[in-house]
Amino acid sequence: MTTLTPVLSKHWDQADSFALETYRRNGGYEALRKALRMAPDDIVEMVKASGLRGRGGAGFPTGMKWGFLPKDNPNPRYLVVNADESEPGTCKDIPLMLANPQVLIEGVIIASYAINCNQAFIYVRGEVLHVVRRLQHAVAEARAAGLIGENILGSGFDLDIVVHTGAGAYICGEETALLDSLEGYRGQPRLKPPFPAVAGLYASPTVVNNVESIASVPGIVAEGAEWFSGMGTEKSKGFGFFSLSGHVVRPGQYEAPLGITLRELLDMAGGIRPGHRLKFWTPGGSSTPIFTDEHLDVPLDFESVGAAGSMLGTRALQIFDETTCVVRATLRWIEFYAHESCGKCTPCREGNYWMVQVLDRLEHGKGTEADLDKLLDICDNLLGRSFCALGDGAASPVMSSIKYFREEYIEHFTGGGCPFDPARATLWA
Ligand code: L3W
Ligand code: SF4
Repeated sequence: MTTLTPVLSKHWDQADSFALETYRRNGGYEALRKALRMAPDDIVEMVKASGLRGRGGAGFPTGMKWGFLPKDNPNPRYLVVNADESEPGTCKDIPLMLANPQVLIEGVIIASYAINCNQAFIYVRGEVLHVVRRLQHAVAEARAAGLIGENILGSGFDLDIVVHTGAGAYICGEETALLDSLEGYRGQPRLKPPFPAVAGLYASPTVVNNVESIASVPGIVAEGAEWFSGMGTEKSKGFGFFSLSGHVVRPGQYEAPLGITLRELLDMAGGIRPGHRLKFWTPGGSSTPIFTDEHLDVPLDFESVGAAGSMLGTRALQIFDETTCVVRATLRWIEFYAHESCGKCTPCREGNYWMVQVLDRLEHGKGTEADLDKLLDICDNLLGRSFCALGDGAASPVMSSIKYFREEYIEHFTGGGCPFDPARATLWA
Protein backbone atom coordinates (compact mmCIF):
# COMPACT_ATOMS: atom_id res chain seq x y z
CA MET A 1 0.00 0.00 0.00
CA THR A 2 1.54 3.32 -1.09
CA THR A 3 1.15 6.17 1.36
CA LEU A 4 1.21 9.94 0.93
CA THR A 5 4.60 11.72 1.03
CA PRO A 6 3.94 15.35 1.89
CA VAL A 7 7.18 17.13 1.03
CA LEU A 8 6.30 20.24 -0.97
CA SER A 9 2.89 20.41 0.74
CA LYS A 10 4.18 19.54 4.22
CA HIS A 11 3.65 22.96 5.78
CA TRP A 12 0.72 24.24 3.76
CA ASP A 13 -1.60 24.21 6.77
CA GLN A 14 0.64 26.55 8.79
CA ALA A 15 -0.42 30.17 9.22
CA ASP A 16 1.40 32.38 6.70
CA SER A 17 2.99 29.32 5.06
CA PHE A 18 3.91 31.61 2.17
CA ALA A 19 6.05 33.99 4.26
CA LEU A 20 9.84 33.90 4.12
CA GLU A 21 9.99 33.76 7.91
CA THR A 22 7.75 30.64 8.03
CA TYR A 23 9.74 28.98 5.27
CA ARG A 24 13.02 29.62 7.06
CA ARG A 25 11.60 28.37 10.37
CA ASN A 26 10.84 25.10 8.57
CA GLY A 27 14.42 24.76 7.30
CA GLY A 28 14.01 26.74 4.08
CA TYR A 29 17.14 28.11 2.36
CA GLU A 30 19.43 25.60 4.11
CA ALA A 31 19.62 23.76 0.76
CA LEU A 32 20.78 27.00 -0.91
CA ARG A 33 23.58 27.40 1.66
CA LYS A 34 24.65 23.84 0.93
CA ALA A 35 24.40 24.32 -2.85
CA LEU A 36 26.51 27.49 -2.83
CA ARG A 37 29.34 25.49 -1.22
CA MET A 38 29.15 22.90 -4.03
CA ALA A 39 30.61 23.13 -7.54
CA PRO A 40 27.80 23.98 -10.01
CA ASP A 41 28.46 20.85 -12.11
CA ASP A 42 28.12 18.69 -8.99
CA ILE A 43 24.58 20.01 -8.50
CA VAL A 44 23.75 19.12 -12.11
CA GLU A 45 25.12 15.61 -11.48
CA MET A 46 23.12 15.35 -8.27
CA VAL A 47 19.87 16.24 -10.05
CA LYS A 48 20.73 13.75 -12.79
CA ALA A 49 21.37 11.05 -10.18
CA SER A 50 18.07 11.80 -8.42
CA GLY A 51 16.18 10.75 -11.55
CA LEU A 52 13.94 13.85 -11.41
CA ARG A 53 11.90 14.07 -14.62
CA GLY A 54 10.05 17.19 -15.78
CA ARG A 55 6.76 17.65 -13.94
CA GLY A 56 5.14 19.77 -16.68
CA GLY A 57 3.83 16.85 -18.72
CA ALA A 58 6.59 15.44 -20.88
CA GLY A 59 8.76 13.86 -18.15
CA PHE A 60 12.09 14.79 -19.73
CA PRO A 61 15.03 14.23 -17.30
CA THR A 62 15.71 17.59 -15.61
CA GLY A 63 19.44 17.11 -14.96
CA MET A 64 19.99 15.98 -18.55
CA LYS A 65 18.23 19.12 -19.82
CA TRP A 66 20.54 21.29 -17.69
CA GLY A 67 23.52 19.34 -19.06
CA PHE A 68 22.52 20.17 -22.66
CA LEU A 69 23.53 23.84 -22.32
CA PRO A 70 26.47 24.33 -24.70
CA LYS A 71 29.72 25.13 -22.91
CA ASP A 72 31.18 27.12 -25.82
CA ASN A 73 28.32 29.65 -26.28
CA PRO A 74 29.41 33.08 -24.93
CA ASN A 75 25.82 34.42 -24.68
CA PRO A 76 24.16 34.82 -21.27
CA ARG A 77 22.21 31.81 -20.05
CA TYR A 78 18.62 32.05 -18.85
CA LEU A 79 16.37 30.02 -16.59
CA VAL A 80 12.65 30.29 -17.31
CA VAL A 81 10.07 28.76 -15.00
CA ASN A 82 6.95 27.70 -16.85
CA ALA A 83 4.17 28.72 -14.45
CA ASP A 84 1.58 29.09 -17.22
CA GLU A 85 -0.60 26.27 -15.85
CA SER A 86 -3.69 26.05 -18.08
CA GLU A 87 -4.36 22.45 -19.09
CA PRO A 88 -7.96 21.50 -18.19
CA GLY A 89 -7.70 19.57 -14.92
CA THR A 90 -4.15 20.67 -14.14
CA CYS A 91 -4.18 22.57 -10.86
CA LYS A 92 -0.99 21.86 -8.90
CA ASP A 93 1.43 24.72 -9.65
CA ILE A 94 -0.97 27.49 -8.63
CA PRO A 95 -1.69 25.99 -5.17
CA LEU A 96 2.04 25.40 -4.72
CA MET A 97 2.96 28.99 -5.62
CA LEU A 98 0.21 30.35 -3.37
CA ALA A 99 1.07 28.19 -0.36
CA ASN A 100 4.85 28.19 -0.61
CA PRO A 101 6.37 30.49 -3.24
CA GLN A 102 9.70 30.50 -1.37
CA VAL A 103 10.44 26.84 -2.20
CA LEU A 104 10.11 27.76 -5.87
CA ILE A 105 12.39 30.78 -5.43
CA GLU A 106 14.98 28.70 -3.56
CA GLY A 107 14.81 26.16 -6.42
CA VAL A 108 15.28 28.95 -8.98
CA ILE A 109 18.39 30.26 -7.18
CA ILE A 110 19.93 26.78 -6.86
CA ALA A 111 19.13 25.85 -10.48
CA SER A 112 20.48 29.20 -11.76
CA TYR A 113 23.71 28.70 -9.79
CA ALA A 114 24.00 25.14 -11.15
CA ILE A 115 23.67 26.24 -14.79
CA ASN A 116 25.65 29.46 -14.39
CA CYS A 117 22.81 31.85 -15.11
CA ASN A 118 22.35 35.34 -13.65
CA GLN A 119 18.86 36.14 -14.91
CA ALA A 120 15.78 34.02 -14.27
CA PHE A 121 12.13 34.54 -15.16
CA ILE A 122 8.93 33.12 -13.73
CA TYR A 123 6.32 33.23 -16.52
CA VAL A 124 2.87 33.10 -14.93
CA ARG A 125 -0.68 33.50 -16.24
CA GLY A 126 -1.74 37.13 -15.90
CA GLU A 127 -5.31 36.12 -14.95
CA VAL A 128 -4.24 34.61 -11.64
CA LEU A 129 -3.56 38.01 -10.15
CA HIS A 130 -3.51 36.70 -6.57
CA VAL A 131 -0.69 34.31 -7.54
CA VAL A 132 1.21 37.04 -9.40
CA ARG A 133 1.01 39.28 -6.31
CA ARG A 134 2.14 36.47 -4.05
CA LEU A 135 5.12 35.71 -6.29
CA GLN A 136 6.07 39.38 -6.51
CA HIS A 137 5.85 39.71 -2.73
CA ALA A 138 7.94 36.55 -2.27
CA VAL A 139 10.63 37.79 -4.67
CA ALA A 140 10.70 41.15 -2.85
CA GLU A 141 11.06 39.39 0.53
CA ALA A 142 13.90 37.21 -0.78
CA ARG A 143 15.62 40.22 -2.34
CA ALA A 144 15.39 42.22 0.91
CA ALA A 145 16.94 39.25 2.75
CA GLY A 146 19.94 39.15 0.36
CA LEU A 147 18.81 35.87 -1.26
CA ILE A 148 18.38 37.53 -4.67
CA GLY A 149 20.67 40.20 -6.06
CA GLU A 150 24.43 40.59 -5.95
CA ASN A 151 26.80 38.33 -4.03
CA ILE A 152 24.09 36.03 -2.67
CA LEU A 153 24.96 34.93 0.90
CA GLY A 154 28.53 36.11 0.29
CA SER A 155 29.07 33.49 -2.42
CA GLY A 156 29.97 35.89 -5.23
CA PHE A 157 26.97 34.59 -7.21
CA ASP A 158 24.56 37.21 -8.63
CA LEU A 159 20.98 36.55 -9.72
CA ASP A 160 17.92 38.60 -10.57
CA ILE A 161 14.44 37.07 -10.84
CA VAL A 162 11.63 38.70 -12.83
CA VAL A 163 8.00 37.65 -12.45
CA HIS A 164 6.49 38.06 -15.93
CA THR A 165 2.75 37.85 -16.55
CA GLY A 166 1.33 36.31 -19.71
CA ALA A 167 -1.88 37.50 -21.34
CA GLY A 168 -3.80 34.26 -20.89
CA ALA A 169 -3.21 31.97 -23.85
CA TYR A 170 -2.94 28.21 -23.26
CA ILE A 171 -0.41 27.92 -26.09
CA CYS A 172 2.04 30.05 -24.09
CA GLY A 173 2.54 27.00 -21.85
CA GLU A 174 4.33 25.43 -24.82
CA GLU A 175 7.91 26.33 -24.05
CA THR A 176 8.88 28.02 -27.32
CA ALA A 177 5.60 29.98 -27.55
CA LEU A 178 6.30 31.06 -23.98
CA LEU A 179 9.73 32.33 -25.03
CA ASP A 180 8.19 34.28 -27.93
CA SER A 181 5.69 35.82 -25.53
CA LEU A 182 8.44 36.65 -23.04
CA GLU A 183 10.33 38.42 -25.84
CA GLY A 184 7.23 40.53 -26.50
CA TYR A 185 5.89 38.73 -29.57
CA ARG A 186 2.58 36.94 -30.06
CA GLY A 187 3.08 33.50 -28.51
CA GLN A 188 3.35 30.83 -31.18
CA PRO A 189 5.47 27.66 -31.11
CA ARG A 190 8.87 27.72 -32.78
CA LEU A 191 10.32 24.93 -34.84
CA LYS A 192 12.36 22.48 -32.72
CA PRO A 193 15.28 21.79 -32.98
CA PRO A 194 17.01 23.96 -32.01
CA PHE A 195 15.73 23.26 -28.50
CA PRO A 196 15.74 26.13 -26.01
CA ALA A 197 18.82 24.62 -24.34
CA VAL A 198 20.74 25.63 -27.47
CA ALA A 199 18.81 28.68 -28.73
CA GLY A 200 16.04 29.86 -26.41
CA LEU A 201 15.32 33.31 -24.97
CA TYR A 202 16.93 35.99 -27.16
CA ALA A 203 18.54 33.06 -29.07
CA SER A 204 20.62 32.29 -25.99
CA PRO A 205 20.96 28.97 -24.13
CA THR A 206 17.86 28.66 -21.95
CA VAL A 207 16.49 26.10 -19.54
CA VAL A 208 12.69 25.99 -19.35
CA ASN A 209 11.37 23.98 -16.40
CA ASN A 210 7.96 23.52 -14.80
CA VAL A 211 7.22 25.01 -11.34
CA GLU A 212 7.01 21.63 -9.60
CA SER A 213 10.29 20.44 -11.17
CA ILE A 214 12.19 23.47 -9.87
CA ALA A 215 10.45 23.35 -6.48
CA SER A 216 11.66 19.73 -6.11
CA VAL A 217 15.31 20.79 -6.36
CA PRO A 218 15.88 22.18 -2.81
CA GLY A 219 14.71 18.86 -1.32
CA ILE A 220 17.08 16.91 -3.55
CA VAL A 221 20.02 19.13 -2.58
CA ALA A 222 19.13 19.02 1.13
CA GLU A 223 18.33 15.32 1.42
CA GLY A 224 20.47 13.88 -1.38
CA ALA A 225 19.83 12.23 -4.73
CA GLU A 226 19.30 8.80 -3.14
CA TRP A 227 16.53 10.11 -0.91
CA PHE A 228 14.60 11.19 -4.01
CA SER A 229 15.44 8.20 -6.19
CA GLY A 230 14.48 5.87 -3.34
CA MET A 231 10.85 6.83 -3.96
CA GLY A 232 8.76 6.01 -7.01
CA THR A 233 9.45 3.29 -9.55
CA GLU A 234 12.53 2.12 -11.43
CA LYS A 235 12.29 4.73 -14.19
CA SER A 236 9.87 7.23 -12.66
CA LYS A 237 11.61 8.38 -9.52
CA GLY A 238 10.44 10.51 -6.66
CA PHE A 239 7.09 11.94 -5.72
CA GLY A 240 4.65 14.36 -7.27
CA PHE A 241 1.30 16.01 -6.91
CA PHE A 242 -1.74 14.00 -7.99
CA SER A 243 -4.56 16.53 -8.48
CA LEU A 244 -7.95 14.89 -7.99
CA SER A 245 -10.95 16.82 -9.25
CA GLY A 246 -14.53 16.05 -10.19
CA HIS A 247 -16.81 13.43 -8.66
CA VAL A 248 -14.68 12.52 -5.63
CA VAL A 249 -15.56 13.09 -1.98
CA ARG A 250 -12.39 15.08 -1.16
CA PRO A 251 -10.89 16.63 -4.30
CA GLY A 252 -7.47 18.27 -3.92
CA GLN A 253 -3.72 17.78 -4.07
CA TYR A 254 -2.35 14.39 -3.00
CA GLU A 255 1.45 14.29 -2.89
CA ALA A 256 2.62 10.71 -3.33
CA PRO A 257 5.38 8.59 -4.91
CA LEU A 258 5.05 8.02 -8.65
CA GLY A 259 3.55 4.57 -9.21
CA ILE A 260 0.61 5.01 -6.84
CA THR A 261 -2.70 3.86 -8.38
CA LEU A 262 -6.01 5.66 -8.74
CA ARG A 263 -7.58 3.01 -6.49
CA GLU A 264 -5.16 3.98 -3.70
CA LEU A 265 -5.68 7.69 -4.30
CA LEU A 266 -9.46 7.28 -4.24
CA ASP A 267 -9.18 5.49 -0.88
CA MET A 268 -7.38 8.57 0.46
CA ALA A 269 -9.84 10.96 -1.18
CA GLY A 270 -12.94 9.29 0.29
CA GLY A 271 -13.86 7.55 -2.96
CA ILE A 272 -16.34 8.46 -5.67
CA ARG A 273 -19.26 10.52 -4.30
CA PRO A 274 -21.72 8.31 -2.41
CA GLY A 275 -24.10 6.21 -4.46
CA HIS A 276 -22.11 6.56 -7.67
CA ARG A 277 -19.43 4.66 -9.54
CA LEU A 278 -16.39 5.59 -11.61
CA LYS A 279 -17.05 5.89 -15.34
CA PHE A 280 -13.96 7.51 -16.87
CA TRP A 281 -10.99 9.67 -15.87
CA THR A 282 -7.92 11.43 -17.23
CA PRO A 283 -4.51 10.39 -15.88
CA GLY A 284 -2.78 13.63 -16.86
CA GLY A 285 -5.20 16.32 -17.97
CA SER A 286 -7.40 16.51 -21.03
CA SER A 287 -4.47 16.07 -23.46
CA THR A 288 -4.03 12.49 -22.29
CA PRO A 289 -6.28 9.65 -23.52
CA ILE A 290 -9.03 8.86 -21.02
CA PHE A 291 -9.06 5.75 -18.85
CA THR A 292 -12.04 3.83 -17.43
CA ASP A 293 -12.69 1.68 -14.35
CA GLU A 294 -10.56 -1.02 -16.04
CA HIS A 295 -7.51 1.14 -15.25
CA LEU A 296 -7.96 1.64 -11.50
CA ASP A 297 -4.84 -0.42 -10.74
CA VAL A 298 -2.49 1.03 -13.39
CA PRO A 299 0.59 2.38 -11.54
CA LEU A 300 0.71 6.10 -12.17
CA ASP A 301 4.23 6.34 -13.51
CA PHE A 302 5.41 7.39 -16.97
CA GLU A 303 6.02 3.85 -18.24
CA SER A 304 2.94 2.05 -16.89
CA VAL A 305 0.48 4.74 -17.97
CA GLY A 306 2.12 4.76 -21.42
CA ALA A 307 1.91 0.97 -21.69
CA ALA A 308 -1.80 1.15 -20.81
CA GLY A 309 -2.41 3.57 -23.70
CA SER A 310 -2.27 7.02 -22.16
CA MET A 311 0.24 9.50 -20.69
CA LEU A 312 1.07 10.47 -17.11
CA GLY A 313 1.15 14.13 -18.20
CA THR A 314 0.66 16.50 -15.28
CA ARG A 315 -1.09 13.92 -13.03
CA ALA A 316 -4.33 15.87 -13.34
CA LEU A 317 -6.89 13.21 -12.49
CA GLN A 318 -10.32 14.44 -13.53
CA ILE A 319 -12.82 11.92 -12.24
CA PHE A 320 -16.25 11.40 -13.83
CA ASP A 321 -19.00 9.15 -12.50
CA GLU A 322 -21.77 7.39 -14.42
CA THR A 323 -23.93 10.55 -14.55
CA THR A 324 -21.52 12.19 -17.02
CA CYS A 325 -22.08 12.10 -20.77
CA VAL A 326 -18.74 11.26 -22.37
CA VAL A 327 -19.74 12.97 -25.64
CA ARG A 328 -20.56 16.20 -23.81
CA ALA A 329 -17.32 16.06 -21.81
CA THR A 330 -15.33 15.51 -25.00
CA LEU A 331 -17.17 18.35 -26.74
CA ARG A 332 -16.27 20.73 -23.87
CA TRP A 333 -12.59 19.76 -24.09
CA ILE A 334 -12.48 20.20 -27.87
CA GLU A 335 -14.23 23.58 -27.60
CA PHE A 336 -11.31 24.54 -25.35
CA TYR A 337 -8.68 23.33 -27.84
CA ALA A 338 -10.47 25.01 -30.77
CA HIS A 339 -10.52 28.27 -28.80
CA GLU A 340 -6.87 27.97 -27.74
CA SER A 341 -5.43 26.75 -31.06
CA CYS A 342 -2.91 29.41 -32.09
CA GLY A 343 -3.82 28.97 -35.76
CA LYS A 344 -0.28 28.47 -37.01
CA CYS A 345 -0.86 25.06 -38.60
CA THR A 346 -3.81 23.79 -40.60
CA PRO A 347 -4.47 20.37 -38.98
CA CYS A 348 -5.03 21.92 -35.55
CA ARG A 349 -6.67 25.20 -36.62
CA GLU A 350 -9.18 23.52 -38.95
CA GLY A 351 -9.34 20.09 -37.29
CA ASN A 352 -10.45 21.37 -33.91
CA TYR A 353 -13.04 23.66 -35.51
CA TRP A 354 -14.54 20.73 -37.41
CA MET A 355 -14.41 18.39 -34.43
CA VAL A 356 -16.49 20.89 -32.44
CA GLN A 357 -19.11 20.97 -35.25
CA VAL A 358 -19.31 17.17 -35.45
CA LEU A 359 -19.32 16.59 -31.68
CA ASP A 360 -21.97 19.25 -31.17
CA ARG A 361 -24.14 17.58 -33.82
CA LEU A 362 -23.68 14.19 -32.18
CA GLU A 363 -24.39 15.51 -28.69
CA HIS A 364 -27.69 16.90 -29.96
CA GLY A 365 -28.75 13.59 -31.51
CA LYS A 366 -28.32 14.74 -35.11
CA GLY A 367 -25.26 12.73 -36.15
CA THR A 368 -24.76 9.45 -37.98
CA GLU A 369 -22.25 6.63 -37.66
CA ALA A 370 -20.25 8.24 -40.50
CA ASP A 371 -19.57 11.12 -38.09
CA LEU A 372 -17.57 8.79 -35.85
CA ASP A 373 -15.37 7.83 -38.82
CA LYS A 374 -15.05 11.51 -39.68
CA LEU A 375 -13.89 12.34 -36.15
CA LEU A 376 -11.31 9.54 -36.26
CA ASP A 377 -10.16 10.72 -39.69
CA ILE A 378 -9.65 14.27 -38.38
CA CYS A 379 -7.71 12.85 -35.40
CA ASP A 380 -5.55 10.90 -37.83
CA ASN A 381 -4.71 14.20 -39.53
CA LEU A 382 -3.90 15.85 -36.20
CA LEU A 383 -1.75 13.16 -34.62
CA GLY A 384 1.87 13.56 -35.63
CA ARG A 385 0.91 16.16 -38.25
CA SER A 386 0.42 19.16 -35.99
CA PHE A 387 3.19 21.65 -35.40
CA CYS A 388 3.09 21.28 -31.61
CA ALA A 389 1.67 19.08 -28.85
CA LEU A 390 -1.62 21.03 -28.64
CA GLY A 391 -2.86 19.35 -31.83
CA ASP A 392 -1.76 15.88 -30.73
CA GLY A 393 -3.33 16.44 -27.33
CA ALA A 394 -6.70 17.42 -28.82
CA ALA A 395 -6.95 14.09 -30.61
CA SER A 396 -6.54 12.17 -27.32
CA PRO A 397 -9.98 12.61 -25.70
CA VAL A 398 -11.80 12.10 -29.01
CA MET A 399 -10.02 8.89 -30.00
CA SER A 400 -10.08 7.37 -26.53
CA SER A 401 -13.73 8.23 -25.81
CA ILE A 402 -14.79 6.60 -29.09
CA LYS A 403 -12.59 3.59 -28.26
CA TYR A 404 -14.21 2.99 -24.86
CA PHE A 405 -17.69 4.46 -25.34
CA ARG A 406 -18.61 3.97 -29.01
CA GLU A 407 -22.01 2.58 -27.98
CA GLU A 408 -22.77 5.74 -26.03
CA TYR A 409 -21.98 7.88 -29.11
CA ILE A 410 -24.30 5.67 -31.19
CA GLU A 411 -27.04 5.91 -28.57
CA HIS A 412 -27.05 9.68 -29.11
CA PHE A 413 -28.21 9.48 -32.71
CA THR A 414 -30.28 6.28 -32.52
CA GLY A 415 -32.16 7.69 -29.53
CA GLY A 416 -32.54 11.19 -30.97
CA GLY A 417 -30.57 13.06 -28.32
CA CYS A 418 -28.29 12.87 -25.33
CA PRO A 419 -29.28 9.96 -23.07
CA PHE A 420 -28.20 12.06 -20.09
CA ASP A 421 -30.64 14.83 -20.96
CA PRO A 422 -33.40 14.55 -18.31
CA ALA A 423 -35.97 15.33 -20.99
CA ARG A 424 -35.04 12.14 -22.82
CA ALA A 425 -35.07 8.41 -22.09
CA THR A 426 -33.46 7.28 -18.83
CA LEU A 427 -31.07 4.73 -20.32
CA TRP A 428 -28.29 5.58 -17.85
CA ALA A 429 -30.45 6.38 -14.81
C1 L3W B 1 17.46 19.52 -25.69
C2 L3W B 1 16.93 17.60 -26.97
N1 L3W B 1 16.27 19.55 -25.06
C3 L3W B 1 13.62 17.33 -25.63
C4 L3W B 1 13.42 19.20 -23.98
C5 L3W B 1 12.42 20.16 -24.59
C6 L3W B 1 11.39 20.27 -23.48
C7 L3W B 1 11.40 18.90 -22.83
C8 L3W B 1 10.29 17.99 -23.26
O1 L3W B 1 5.39 19.14 -24.08
C9 L3W B 1 3.94 17.67 -22.89
C10 L3W B 1 3.03 17.59 -24.12
C11 L3W B 1 1.65 17.92 -23.52
N2 L3W B 1 17.80 18.58 -26.61
C12 L3W B 1 15.64 17.61 -26.35
C13 L3W B 1 15.39 18.61 -25.41
N3 L3W B 1 14.12 18.40 -24.99
N4 L3W B 1 14.55 16.82 -26.47
O2 L3W B 1 12.64 18.34 -23.16
O3 L3W B 1 10.08 18.13 -24.63
P1 L3W B 1 8.81 17.57 -25.39
O4 L3W B 1 8.88 18.09 -26.77
O5 L3W B 1 8.77 16.08 -25.21
O6 L3W B 1 7.53 18.10 -24.62
P2 L3W B 1 6.89 19.55 -24.38
O7 L3W B 1 6.84 20.36 -25.64
O8 L3W B 1 7.53 20.21 -23.21
C14 L3W B 1 4.82 18.88 -22.84
C15 L3W B 1 1.80 17.32 -22.14
O9 L3W B 1 3.09 17.70 -21.76
N5 L3W B 1 0.86 17.83 -21.20
C16 L3W B 1 0.90 19.17 -20.91
C17 L3W B 1 -0.01 19.78 -20.21
C18 L3W B 1 -0.09 21.20 -19.96
C19 L3W B 1 0.49 21.82 -18.97
C20 L3W B 1 0.07 23.09 -18.41
O10 L3W B 1 -0.99 23.59 -18.63
N6 L3W B 1 0.92 23.67 -17.63
O11 L3W B 1 1.56 21.28 -18.45
C21 L3W B 1 -0.03 16.96 -20.64
O12 L3W B 1 -0.03 15.79 -20.86
O13 L3W B 1 0.60 17.34 -24.20
O14 L3W B 1 3.06 16.28 -24.62
O15 L3W B 1 11.80 21.21 -22.54
O16 L3W B 1 13.03 21.36 -24.89
N7 L3W B 1 17.28 16.71 -27.87
FE1 SF4 C 1 -0.75 26.31 -33.15
FE2 SF4 C 1 -2.29 24.13 -32.90
FE3 SF4 C 1 -0.42 24.16 -34.71
FE4 SF4 C 1 0.27 24.08 -32.11
S1 SF4 C 1 -0.79 22.48 -33.25
S2 SF4 C 1 1.19 25.36 -33.71
S3 SF4 C 1 -1.41 25.34 -31.26
S4 SF4 C 1 -2.21 25.56 -34.65
